[in-house]
Amino acid sequence: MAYVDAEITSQPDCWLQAAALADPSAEALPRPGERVAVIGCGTSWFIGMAYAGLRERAGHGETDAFQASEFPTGRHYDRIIAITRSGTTTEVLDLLAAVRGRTATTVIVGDPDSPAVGLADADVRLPFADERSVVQTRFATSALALLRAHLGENLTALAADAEVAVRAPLPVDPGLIEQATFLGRGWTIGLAQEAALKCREAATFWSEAYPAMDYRHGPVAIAGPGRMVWAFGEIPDGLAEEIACTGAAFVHSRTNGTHTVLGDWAAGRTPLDPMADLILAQRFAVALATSRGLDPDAPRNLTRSVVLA
Ligand code: F1P
Repeated sequence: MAYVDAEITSQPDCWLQAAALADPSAEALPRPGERVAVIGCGTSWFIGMAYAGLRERAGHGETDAFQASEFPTGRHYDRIIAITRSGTTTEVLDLLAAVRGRTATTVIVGDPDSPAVGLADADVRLPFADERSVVQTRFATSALALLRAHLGENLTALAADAEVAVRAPLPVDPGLIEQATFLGRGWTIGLAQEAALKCREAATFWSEAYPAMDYRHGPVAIAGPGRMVWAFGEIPDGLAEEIACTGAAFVHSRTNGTHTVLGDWAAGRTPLDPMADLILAQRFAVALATSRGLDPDAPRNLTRSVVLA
């Protein structure tokens, strides 16, 4: 079994462990009303996007997410939250060093002995969620679990959904699909981006991600037989029917008034929380890699973190 399989399966437990840190870490995490920027690279950036959407929706204050390399240094933020599993990613370290003494910073980190810890004003350590795999799964979702718990969400139901997602049959046979597009709205746009990145990283597979409303403005041209569209959370009225007309497989774990989709596997179940749905997408990406004869633990051209000279 690939390391990544074991890491994916451990997510329900990791999420509960992360949630238990929300209270003790309250001083390090954003307070209601603060203007916050979340920064990271790759997966960590997409998790920042998801948190930003959730925090604003919860009424806790303006929250933006940036790739660490593109942080707009001219803007004022009360706090910067850096998300980094390795704590060694160059762009993240550079930004933490650049804002030191000017803006309060907190790093959410997998490796507590990494340089990011020394550069940030505060830290929340998730060593139990660190991973052997290059391709991130459980660290990223555990960081989001921590942040959701800090927003006041009860993670018990979410962890139960995760237990379903680590075991449920995959909604689509990866061997039958030549392309995947992931869609989201609001906070789930970050999850859609992350799902598409998993397919590229683990399986070198053609995958894209869009806000669901914007998908009709061009990208829908890609949909067709042998291709898949997978939506996280709520979707716009009529979109499922439009995708059905293209002949693409449509995956959606929500009931949306007129239609219930995701095949038979979820029939009769309450829809999964989109973060649990992401687990299914992670598993889909790993299954894609295996079906293409690739080792998901040895992804092409990737390293655990990007450390620039
Ligand atoms: C960020 C990251 C990973 C990606 C790749 C390179 O790492 O972009 O998301 O999978 O391995 O690094 P980190 O800053 O969270 O350690």
